[in-house]
Amino acid sequence: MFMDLIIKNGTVVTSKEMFKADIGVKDGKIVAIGSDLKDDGAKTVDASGKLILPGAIDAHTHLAMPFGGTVSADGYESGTRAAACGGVTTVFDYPMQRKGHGIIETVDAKRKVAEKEACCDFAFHCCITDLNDGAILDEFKDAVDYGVSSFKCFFVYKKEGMMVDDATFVKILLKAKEVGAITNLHAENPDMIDLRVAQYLKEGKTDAWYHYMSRPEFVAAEADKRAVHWAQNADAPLYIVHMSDKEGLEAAVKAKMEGAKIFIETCPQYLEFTCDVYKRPDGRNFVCSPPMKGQESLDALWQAIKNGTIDTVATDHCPFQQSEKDWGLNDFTKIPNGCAGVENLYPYMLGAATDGKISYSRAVELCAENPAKIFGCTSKGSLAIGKDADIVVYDPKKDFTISVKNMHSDYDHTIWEGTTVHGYPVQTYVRGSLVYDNGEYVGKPGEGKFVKCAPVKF
Ligand code: DUC
Ligand code: ZN
Ligand code: ZN
Repeated sequence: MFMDLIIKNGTVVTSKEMFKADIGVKDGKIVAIGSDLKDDGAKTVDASGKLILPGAIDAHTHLAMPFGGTVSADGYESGTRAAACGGVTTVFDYPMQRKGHGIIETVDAKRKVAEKEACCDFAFHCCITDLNDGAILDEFKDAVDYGVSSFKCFFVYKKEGMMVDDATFVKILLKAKEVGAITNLHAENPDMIDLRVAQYLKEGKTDAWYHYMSRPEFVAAEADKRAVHWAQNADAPLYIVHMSDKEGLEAAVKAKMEGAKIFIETCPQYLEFTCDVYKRPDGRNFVCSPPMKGQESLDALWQAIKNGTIDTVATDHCPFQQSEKDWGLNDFTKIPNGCAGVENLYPYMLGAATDGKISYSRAVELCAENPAKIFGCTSKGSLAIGKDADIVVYDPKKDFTISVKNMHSDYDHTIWEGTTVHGYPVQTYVRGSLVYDNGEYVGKPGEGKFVKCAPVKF
């Protein structure tokens, strides 16, 4: 068989096993996995001593998102360039449907920009903020046919016009289930947050610590539990994004064990940092919602990473520039919410495997295979014949200290500054095309393609 590319002598990692094999690629697809593959016409890469992994899918990024009085610092080009340089070959972004506007119109606008700029493949969850008197629900089926089989709701951001109430949420859950889609949720309790924020401001408590104090564990847990309750009653699939608290996690896991179709995502920042970061002089840089929680939650999240009850790890990538974070120096409510992460996801989780905390197979399951399965990315997420050749060559012996200087985004600081990970990607291929090579982005913006997600049924 004629092949374009053969990656030789590496150790292939799947969610089930690791084995020595060569991988053959033709026309952007994996066409052969075996020993001693030969093709005189193919470009050959020697991956001796390296791991060969499926490209990661970051199921949670906010690119060029208008938020907090500005726009998130990474647009499609820089966000997906950073993704590719961290071994992420598909990102999910969140077009924001607004009152009076439709789903496909909203998604199309983002897709047009992405098609010009994206350095890796991209897919969409559409945020639903208003049902337009029911017309939006009628559009769900068209959205699924279009390739968007995932919708997102916020229980927060009332003032920003993004919040849905419980009845709207249940309508979305039921309709999504009917048309083969899944509902995502950002779970925190908005009224409690408003109450606590007002109290702290009145008391003159304005530093970043009070961002955490205004939305601590129990404020997220109430919303997690409420969402789980409605999803269980509707018997509908629910994906809880950025789980950060032990109490909510336990409620979601319990429902899962009872047979509910609940999927749980967490993010590296909740696995690495506790709320103590908000006491640092640069605490405002860590302000994201939900905030990092206490050690007990961090430990519970790690336990669920290890025991299989968390389904995915994604980033909530939503960086803002230092000057924008500084708006909140004297008032935590003025800090745009969000942090960088897309380039750090895979190195962080694979580094945890290098350190022996989890297996490489589990890292692959959390960052590639499970997001592909949950969101209907049928050609993505694993190394198997017929799948897209989204491939990462990873050197488990290469230590890497993260700094804004060696990232590939447009932001000017990172919460990961100074963190060392053990092991690092050395090459990333998107559909067989080399986009990252030993520290450098080597692809072409615009080569990323829209991923049409299949309908999902659980
Ligand atoms: N939280 C953030 O921190 N940023 C973007 C949106 C969100 O929910
Ligand atoms: Zn969120
Ligand atoms: Zn988010």
